[in-house]
Amino acid sequence: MVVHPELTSPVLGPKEIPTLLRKGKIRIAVIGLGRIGLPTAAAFAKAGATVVGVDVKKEVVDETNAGICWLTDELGLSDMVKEVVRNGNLRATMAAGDAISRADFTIICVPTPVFETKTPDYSAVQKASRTLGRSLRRGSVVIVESTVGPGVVEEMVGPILEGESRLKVGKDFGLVACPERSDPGNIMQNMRSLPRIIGGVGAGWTEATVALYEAALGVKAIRVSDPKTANAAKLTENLFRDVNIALANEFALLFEEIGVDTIEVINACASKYNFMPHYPGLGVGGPCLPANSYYLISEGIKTGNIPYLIRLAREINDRMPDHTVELIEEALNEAGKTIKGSKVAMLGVAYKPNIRDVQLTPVERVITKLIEMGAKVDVYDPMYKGDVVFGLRTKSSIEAAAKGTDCVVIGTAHDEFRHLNLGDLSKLARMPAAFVDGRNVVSPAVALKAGFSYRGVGRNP
Ligand code: SAJ
Repeated sequence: MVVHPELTSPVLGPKEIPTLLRKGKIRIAVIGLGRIGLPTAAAFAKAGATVVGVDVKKEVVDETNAGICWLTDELGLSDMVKEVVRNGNLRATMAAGDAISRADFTIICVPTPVFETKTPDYSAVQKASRTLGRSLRRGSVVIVESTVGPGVVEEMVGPILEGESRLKVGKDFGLVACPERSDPGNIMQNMRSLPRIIGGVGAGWTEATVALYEAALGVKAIRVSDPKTANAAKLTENLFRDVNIALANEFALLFEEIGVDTIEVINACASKYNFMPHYPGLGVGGPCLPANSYYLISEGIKTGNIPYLIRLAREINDRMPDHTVELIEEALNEAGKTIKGSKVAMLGVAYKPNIRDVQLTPVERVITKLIEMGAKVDVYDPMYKGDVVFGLRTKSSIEAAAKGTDCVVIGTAHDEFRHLNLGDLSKLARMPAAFVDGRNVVSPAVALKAGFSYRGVGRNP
């Protein structure tokens, strides 16, 4: 039996990584070519690495190899994918084995949603770890960018890799967490500007990963004690946001009752150095915030330390779509109408501005409830023109959606809606009509001046 001497770091030393990268001598495999994986693969290929992207979707693999970027709403990404596929630095495959067995670094970028039961679904991470373990090369480093609960890398990924590879974490290969932090819609900019939090099992493996990210992406690395700490930091920054949005939503529910404009309040408070403004709205969507809390809540349940505030914040944010439907009912009543029998024009379905993504979008709940209550809903979203979304064929323009409508609702704060001409809209709508702003992109005064009965989340003029 061959007994390999223990390794404390990858075959590639941290010092030589920048040079090897420039010389195209670093091989990287990226598992998952989604909204994080594809930009990550492209950025490392752009920096000179030889990158193989692995994905289970044939169309994503074929499009990527044709230099076509399936992600159309990430600035700069399409050109970069075209360039690195053309120069041969990036190729995609469904066959993971070969890519992984040659890689110096393998990066896991697969999704981590939650089940209906609000418990973490790490099945994609487990599957990727099994695939990886079967072809893992001694002396290489496994990097987990997927968002997972603290301890999942050490206690789930590590044992799977060891079981499949018969190699030892920290002795034969490196295991490092470097959670993605990029803001969907600004991913290429963030990837090249935001420091990366890196925590690994064993200093040598961690240092090599630090050297790789600093050299390839030109960002600073923040070293933390271990993968558990890096993952705790990732969740902390996302849950900090979710809880602060919930606080803004709670203020909104209260201030509506006492006739105070929550947006005016938050903008005034933002003049103080230690106030970070978060804004109320019709809800919190996306693959991250509505899910991430449950990674910590499930850890809390295991340890008997329930994170009440985090859980309550989820409940408050999850209530906002129904509250928005209440505002629509109020505004329609003020216009002498009810939801039942009314036409409603929903402007925006994406979970946040200027991206083509409806994952866990709160707008879906609003649309479903309106239809259940007997309304006819017309949808317009600049990122989904003419598509079928939630069973509805979207309109080709704002005007087409607003024609003959009884209520205009802002579902997403796309830039296009910041220049709405409410005078023109009132000529298209079946006045008296309502205007409900779920994202506070229009000033109440303008909506009222145009003759609409107006409601906004946190604004009740
Ligand atoms: N939202 C509000 N009020 C606010 C801010 C946002 O209601 O003041 C809503 C948005 O409309 C959206 C949801 O919250 O529906 C999430 O918005 P987001 O801007 O947080 O977007 P995500 O989920 O795409 O990105 C977050 C970011 N996390 C942080 O900013 C801490 C991003 O940097 C992460 O990389 C991403 O999660 C992730 O992948 O974890």
